[in-house]
Amino acid sequence: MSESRQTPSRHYAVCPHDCPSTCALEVEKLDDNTIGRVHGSKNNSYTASVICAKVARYAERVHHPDRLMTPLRRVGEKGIGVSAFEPISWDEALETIVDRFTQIEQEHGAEAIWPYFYAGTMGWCHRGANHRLRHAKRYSGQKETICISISDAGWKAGTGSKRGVDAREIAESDLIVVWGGNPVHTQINVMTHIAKAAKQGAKLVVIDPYRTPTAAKADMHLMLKPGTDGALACAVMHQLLKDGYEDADYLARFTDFDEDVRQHLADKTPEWAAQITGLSVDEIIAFARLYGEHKKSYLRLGYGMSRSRNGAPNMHAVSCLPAITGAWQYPGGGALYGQSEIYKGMDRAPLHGTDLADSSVRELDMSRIGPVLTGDRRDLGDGPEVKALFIQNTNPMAVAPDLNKVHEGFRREDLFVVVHEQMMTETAAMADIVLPATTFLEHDDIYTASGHTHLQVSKAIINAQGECRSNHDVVSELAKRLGVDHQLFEVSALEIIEKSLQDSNLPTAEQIHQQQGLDLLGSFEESHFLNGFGHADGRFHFYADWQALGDKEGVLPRLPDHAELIDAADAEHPFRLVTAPARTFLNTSFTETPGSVKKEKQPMAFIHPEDCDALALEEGGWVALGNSLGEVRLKAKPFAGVQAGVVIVEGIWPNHAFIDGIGINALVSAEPALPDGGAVFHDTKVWLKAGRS
Ligand SMILES: Nc1nc2c(c(=O)[nH]1)N[C@H]1C(S)=C(S)[C@@H](COP(=O)(O)OP(=O)(O)OC[C@H]3O[C@@H](n4cnc5c(=O)[nH]c(N)nc54)[C@H](O)[C@@H]3O)O[C@H]1N2
Ligand SMILES: Nc1nc2c(c(=O)[nH]1)N[C@H]1C(S)=C(S)[C@@H](COP(=O)(O)OP(=O)(O)OC[C@H]3O[C@@H](n4cnc5c(=O)[nH]c(N)nc54)[C@H](O)[C@@H]3O)O[C@H]1N2
Ligand code: SF4
Ligand SMILES: [Mo]
Repeated sequence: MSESRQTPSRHYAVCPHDCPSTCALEVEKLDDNTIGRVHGSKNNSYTASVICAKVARYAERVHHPDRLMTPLRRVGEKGIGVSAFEPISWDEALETIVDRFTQIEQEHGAEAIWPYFYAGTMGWCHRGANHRLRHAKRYSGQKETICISISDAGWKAGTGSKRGVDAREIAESDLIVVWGGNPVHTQINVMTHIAKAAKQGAKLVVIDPYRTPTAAKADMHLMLKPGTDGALACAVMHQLLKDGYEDADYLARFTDFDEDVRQHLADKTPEWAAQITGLSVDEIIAFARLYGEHKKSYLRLGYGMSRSRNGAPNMHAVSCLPAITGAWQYPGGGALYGQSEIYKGMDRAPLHGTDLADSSVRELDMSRIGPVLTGDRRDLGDGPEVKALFIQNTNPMAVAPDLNKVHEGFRREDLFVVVHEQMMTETAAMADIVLPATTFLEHDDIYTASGHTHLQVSKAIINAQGECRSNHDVVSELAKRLGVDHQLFEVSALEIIEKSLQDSNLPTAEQIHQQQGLDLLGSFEESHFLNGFGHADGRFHFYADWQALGDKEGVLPRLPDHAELIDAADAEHPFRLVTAPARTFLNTSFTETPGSVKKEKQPMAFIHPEDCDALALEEGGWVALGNSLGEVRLKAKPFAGVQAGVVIVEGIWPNHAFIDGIGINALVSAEPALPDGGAVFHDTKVWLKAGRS
């Protein structure tokens, strides 16, 4: 029955985590229930055998002693570290949910039930399970704003289409600019391709408020203040135009650049930007010249610069650079933010249950789960309060903004919460019913990628652990018991995937799996926008139409600029906080694995040594960070790789890792960013005090 433990077989799979790399994996299978090491596949030219350490150690997660194995019912009071649970059968768990959902629907209407999910798995079938259920039942919908809505708007304002130059072309670039991303932590494969270019003499520039491990590898690191990228980009454009580095022919043929744009940039001098960014005039000019001199320049744009109230205009301003120099025309030149439109030929209707959708059903903003659960009428309108949550693939008790409000909402006694999870997260701890979920090693799914262009199908390698069930299986069973009669809930995950592929005229799931992915990369002309940009006029837009993207009141600047919308430091809150990703966590996933916890140790605030002196803070001493939304306490770490007045906290640690039991997002506002919502994780003013232990 079981295979030999001596010679593990290797099986292709796809990393399901919310990471632009979507790596092709080779998983060692020890027996039908057990995996060994996980490796990067050499057959995928983007993965190129490399994966991150946390997934290489995936056995720690899938076989974690605390992995959820049976359905559970909470007994007694709820709270992190307070809730107690008893095992129940699947039948009992599902019947309890059906009874409560039916009762809530009868008393308050279907919209009082809110299926809440995100990208804990990026697989379209198990990620979309919530969509299928909510459409079928007309439960409240979810506006997906927590990660990409600000950056998408910023990128699309200029290019009109979310795709860009293939990352494998980086090998041909002579200058790579990693702007607002930290790939050493967040998508290691970018570094593989940069290393190839570096061997040919390419230079690396990193633009980030702190000296990340990526910045530490750079030839030039511009350590700007958070939320000031628009100013830097404008000054770079100013200097490029002043020094004659623009490609006038390209600008005329491919963009809407005109004399007014030139005039507008004329006073965006390096001196002006130096004031705003905290960089020196020399640094700004040196970067502009480097960029101007290298036409095969590749911008790898991260999300970091977008997680601010002015994030969309910042992203747009930065995306204007290759249009000025015409870098788009050259191999290894141009920019990449994300590749999702490469996959537009894939019909996702079966995966989303679109046929069942009713557009009159309300959508609630997921980033505002705190205000929503505490009854904010700006969110609820005249609809019902949320009385039940059905949660898959996300951990809002830690990851969502305005965390004190989120906790207050989850504590409501009249809120019925179901959490389908792999681990006893802090969100699961607040549930009435907890359901155990399979991992990607135990179910089948289909994956697109943001950092590359392969469509991949992954299949189960080991048996479902304990009584774990997949998202699709749980949602299908629930839908049937709730009286829904639809084909989508009668078939397997693989059958839904096949239907989607068939409707898209793509090869079968089996074929795609067999060949370990289908590369959908378009032609050079296509990926470099030489056939035209995504707007109706085919041009790159220096003039951003923010109104069309949702900025109804026209607050955002039409032309690239520094928009003064950020939560600027003031006398009472002299510091700006950036809550950046930790290397061996992925959001809160892996905060439970021993290998990751050992590496990350504990939450720490990186503070400039001068600020530490002024506040009498010592290495390892406690520091309190606070603002009108809350207060958190953690260890201080004097750190010279950041401007004075800026504080960096890496990782979304569990609340219980902080002394007061509330995590870093207690300080982050849930105010939606323009033009169409989004969470502003790196845009927070705070005060600092030496704290007690
Ligand atoms: N190890 C690890 N990998 C991850 C994740 C993780 O938590 N850990 N998260 C995953 C997810 S969900 C996502 S969306 C991606 C995110 O991947 P990235 O795009 O790399 O991450 P960001 O959170 O956007 O932050 C990246 C960098 O932006 C910087 N930054 C913050 N504010 C500004 C600013 O105003 N301007 C500039 N120029 N830079 C700024 C931060 O200091 C940080 O170093 O990574 C994914 N991969
Ligand atoms: N302070 C701060 N906060 C942030 C960010 C930041 O940079 N700073 N980044 C934000 C960003 S970009 C994002 S995308 C969000 C992400 O936040 P989340 O989407 O909440 O990501 P995770 O914390 O990784 O939680 C995903 C959960 O899904 C579960 N899961 C995985 N696969 C499956 C499955 O197949 N079925 C089920 N039922 N569950 C599964 C995992 O066990 C895990 O607990 O966090 C945001 N929060
Ligand atoms: S780098 Fe990203 S996609 Fe690759 S294995 Fe690690 S988490 Fe998964
Ligand atoms: Mo994200």
